[in-house]
Amino acid sequence: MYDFFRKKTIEPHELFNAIDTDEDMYLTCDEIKNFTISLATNTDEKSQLVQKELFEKDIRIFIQFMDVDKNGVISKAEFLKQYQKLEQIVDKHYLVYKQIIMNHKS
Ligand SMILES: [Ca+2]
Repeated sequence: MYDFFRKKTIEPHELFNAIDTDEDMYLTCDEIKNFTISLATNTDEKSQLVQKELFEKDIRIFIQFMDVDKNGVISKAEFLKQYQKLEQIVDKHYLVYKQIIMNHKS
Protein backbone atom coordinates (compact mmCIF):
# COMPACT_ATOMS: atom_id res chain seq x y z
CA MET A 1 0.00 0.00 0.00
CA TYR A 2 2.69 2.47 0.96
CA ASP A 3 5.06 1.75 -1.86
CA PHE A 4 6.87 5.04 -1.49
CA PHE A 5 8.31 3.91 1.82
CA ARG A 6 10.58 1.65 -0.17
CA LYS A 7 12.13 4.66 -1.81
CA LYS A 8 15.24 6.16 -0.26
CA THR A 9 13.60 9.53 0.23
CA ILE A 10 10.03 10.66 0.50
CA GLU A 11 8.74 14.12 -0.08
CA PRO A 12 6.84 15.63 2.86
CA HIS A 13 3.80 16.31 0.65
CA GLU A 14 3.68 12.61 -0.30
CA LEU A 15 3.71 11.70 3.38
CA PHE A 16 0.92 14.18 4.06
CA ASN A 17 -1.21 12.75 1.24
CA ALA A 18 -0.68 9.22 2.54
CA ILE A 19 -1.86 10.15 6.04
CA ASP A 20 -4.81 12.23 4.76
CA THR A 21 -7.02 9.27 3.87
CA ASP A 22 -10.26 11.25 3.42
CA GLU A 23 -8.36 13.75 1.25
CA ASP A 24 -9.84 16.84 2.90
CA MET A 25 -6.35 18.37 3.17
CA TYR A 26 -6.34 18.21 6.97
CA LEU A 27 -4.81 15.60 9.24
CA THR A 28 -6.91 14.54 12.22
CA CYS A 29 -5.89 12.66 15.32
CA ASP A 30 -7.60 9.51 13.97
CA GLU A 31 -5.87 9.73 10.60
CA ILE A 32 -2.46 10.01 12.25
CA LYS A 33 -3.30 7.18 14.61
CA ASN A 34 -4.52 4.88 11.85
CA PHE A 35 -1.55 5.69 9.66
CA THR A 36 0.94 5.03 12.45
CA ILE A 37 -0.70 1.71 13.27
CA SER A 38 -0.65 0.78 9.58
CA LEU A 39 3.14 1.18 9.61
CA ALA A 40 3.59 -1.40 12.34
CA THR A 41 5.04 -4.46 10.70
CA ASN A 42 3.20 -7.17 12.61
CA THR A 43 0.02 -7.64 14.62
CA ASP A 44 1.87 -7.70 17.96
CA GLU A 45 3.31 -4.30 17.25
CA LYS A 46 -0.10 -3.06 16.14
CA SER A 47 -1.89 -4.21 19.29
CA GLN A 48 0.87 -2.77 21.45
CA LEU A 49 0.42 0.60 19.80
CA VAL A 50 -3.34 0.53 20.16
CA GLN A 51 -3.16 -0.33 23.85
CA LYS A 52 -0.48 2.07 24.91
CA GLU A 53 -1.59 5.24 26.64
CA LEU A 54 1.79 6.57 25.72
CA PHE A 55 0.82 6.28 22.09
CA GLU A 56 -2.21 8.55 22.63
CA LYS A 57 0.01 11.01 24.45
CA ASP A 58 2.57 10.91 21.66
CA ILE A 59 -0.08 11.66 19.07
CA ARG A 60 -1.28 14.63 21.09
CA ILE A 61 2.29 15.93 21.36
CA PHE A 62 2.80 15.42 17.63
CA ILE A 63 -0.41 17.30 16.80
CA GLN A 64 0.34 20.09 19.27
CA PHE A 65 3.62 20.70 17.53
CA MET A 66 2.30 20.45 13.96
CA ASP A 67 -0.97 22.34 14.57
CA VAL A 68 0.39 25.88 14.45
CA ASP A 69 -2.97 27.69 14.55
CA LYS A 70 -4.27 25.30 17.25
CA ASN A 71 -7.55 24.45 15.53
CA GLY A 72 -7.17 20.75 16.29
CA VAL A 73 -6.22 19.54 12.82
CA ILE A 74 -3.04 19.82 10.76
CA SER A 75 -3.32 21.61 7.43
CA LYS A 76 -0.98 20.80 4.58
CA ALA A 77 0.72 24.18 4.97
CA GLU A 78 1.30 23.52 8.67
CA PHE A 79 2.58 20.03 7.97
CA LEU A 80 5.07 21.19 5.36
CA LYS A 81 6.24 24.08 7.53
CA GLN A 82 6.68 22.06 10.73
CA TYR A 83 7.90 18.82 9.19
CA GLN A 84 11.38 20.14 8.59
CA LYS A 85 11.67 21.12 12.25
CA LEU A 86 10.50 17.76 13.56
CA GLU A 87 13.84 16.10 13.91
CA GLN A 88 15.23 18.96 15.92
CA ILE A 89 12.51 19.04 18.55
CA VAL A 90 10.90 15.62 18.78
CA ASP A 91 12.58 13.31 21.18
CA LYS A 92 13.55 10.09 19.49
CA HIS A 93 11.86 7.90 22.08
CA TYR A 94 8.41 8.95 20.98
CA LEU A 95 6.53 6.13 19.32
CA VAL A 96 4.84 8.33 16.77
CA TYR A 97 8.14 9.87 15.81
CA LYS A 98 9.70 6.46 15.39
CA GLN A 99 6.82 5.09 13.36
CA ILE A 100 6.23 8.04 11.07
CA ILE A 101 9.64 9.61 10.76
CA MET A 102 12.10 6.80 11.20
CA ASN A 103 10.21 4.07 9.33
CA HIS A 104 10.33 5.68 5.96
CA LYS A 105 14.02 6.38 6.23
CA SER A 106 15.05 2.84 6.93
CA1 LIG B 1 -8.09 14.45 6.50
